Amino acid sequence: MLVRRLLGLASRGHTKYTRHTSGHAPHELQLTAIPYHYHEGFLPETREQFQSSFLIYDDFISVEEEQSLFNEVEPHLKRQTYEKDHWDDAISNFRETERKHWNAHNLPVIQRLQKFAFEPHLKLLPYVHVLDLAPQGYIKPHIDSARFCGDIVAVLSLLSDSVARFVHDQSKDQIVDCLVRQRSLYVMKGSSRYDFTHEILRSEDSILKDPNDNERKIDKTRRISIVCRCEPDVTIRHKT
Ligand SMILES: O=C(O)CCC(=O)C(=O)O
Repeated sequence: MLVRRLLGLASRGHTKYTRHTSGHAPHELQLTAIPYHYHEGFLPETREQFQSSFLIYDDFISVEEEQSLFNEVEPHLKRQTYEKDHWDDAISNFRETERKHWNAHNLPVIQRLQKFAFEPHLKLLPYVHVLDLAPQGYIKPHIDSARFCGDIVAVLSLLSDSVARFVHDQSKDQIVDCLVRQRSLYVMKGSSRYDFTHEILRSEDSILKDPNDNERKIDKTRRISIVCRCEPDVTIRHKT
């Protein structure tokens, strides 16, 4: 139900790729390797647009912060069994919950994330969405509905690395795969948010190519994502 409401599930280089190591607010951002693989067919002129709209910050949280977030959400998640196939076929093998209030350890982390990722004029949705993918779980391609979710989606990844795939909605041969590391934060806005579908690949498909075409297998295990969203802009006409 949550997934349906929050995602809406309507549809069927160089950017600021940064790394910071402290697990604290990334005031000092360092550039690191860009874990993107652009498939053949991705137009060079679209790259800049994509990369400035999809930002990943490795080690946004520390190991201790990850553990503490896990400890808070796990009791709520483990009461449920994994749903194999969602009725609208958006996600496979998942369970979910949402949180409005966080404990005293985790609240500063969530607030740090929100302050970092969202411009001050945006109104945050009060509930943070917590999505738990089983080891064999994956998220199918979709664009979050503009009816239920505003311009920015910010996602913390716990427990596992994964590969996010983006496919241009109007030009399906424009595909880019991105490594989403455990404890990273990604911020999706602008073109990556509206022009591309996004998905989290199943473990067996999680293969990233480097610029020399060497393949690297990413073992996606159980993964929990903590997804913060802002309110939709009611003044725009919705496609989804
Ligand atoms: O867990 C993720 O990284 C993605 C979640 C998602 O697809 C979404 O919030 O629209």
